[in-house]
Amino acid sequence: MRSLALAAGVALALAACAPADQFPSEPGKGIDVGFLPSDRSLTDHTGGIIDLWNGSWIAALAVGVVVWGLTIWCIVAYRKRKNDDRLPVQLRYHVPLELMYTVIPILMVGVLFFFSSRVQGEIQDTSAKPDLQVEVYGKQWSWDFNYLTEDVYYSGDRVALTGEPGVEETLPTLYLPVNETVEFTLKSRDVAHAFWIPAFLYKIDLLPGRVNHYQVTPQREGTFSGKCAELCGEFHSEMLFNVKVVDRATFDAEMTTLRDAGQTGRLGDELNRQYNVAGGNNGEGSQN
Ligand SMILES: [Cu+2]
Repeated sequence: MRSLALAAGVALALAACAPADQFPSEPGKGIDVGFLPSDRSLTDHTGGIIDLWNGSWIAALAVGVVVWGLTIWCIVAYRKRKNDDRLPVQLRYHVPLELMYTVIPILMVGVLFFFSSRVQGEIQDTSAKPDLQVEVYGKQWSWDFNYLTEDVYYSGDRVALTGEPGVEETLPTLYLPVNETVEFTLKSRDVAHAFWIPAFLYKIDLLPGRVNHYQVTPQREGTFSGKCAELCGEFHSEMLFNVKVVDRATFDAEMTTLRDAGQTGRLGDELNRQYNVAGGNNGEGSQN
């Protein structure tokens, strides 16, 4: 009873970790979407990711049932009986058996790999022309957003999480127009970070010396949480941002605000940490 009460308490406490707007879900659709904290149509990719998730756990459960069944069957059928002190038959170098438990796991990994790589390929397919190009720089411990198509930029500062109410509204904010395809170009100014909007069900690394891309079309307005998902130093836990998916007019107004503040152009590689070392490049590889 005590451990049950403890488990219930932990579940309750963890449930409080996810504010409703961070993990939006369609009311009453929790089971339909496979317990994932999002809905199928939040972006053009969430449906495919939810299907991959559902397929994976159903397959894992099926494998689990077979393995548990065989385990229990062995325990029961080959248990030690009274007055029987003989050793059981000792089996080794049973080639068909060894082949079976080599080939079947390889097949299972192959199937998981096939479906994962198909979904990932769709997400990282950047062959379509995006409506908006946003270049994202991760930096210890905040974010720069260059709205390339709009020729304006936003530069974030780390926000200390003091626990005071309202502090999350002062986080760096990325604006995206609803129903328009955005292509993210993802870079790092210093160490490895990862760009993660949990509600979009996808994260991707920002690595020094490498450029990553991905396209997504947000299909519902709202405010979502974003965070760095790669331990990147002392204040990694405060490397947060907000994502506001808004209508075109609100987006344009926000771009005008940035433009009026003089934030035109982009903040490029010249702000990367290596360029601040005397002589420019410190010889540990180029970030271009
Ligand atoms: Cu980071």
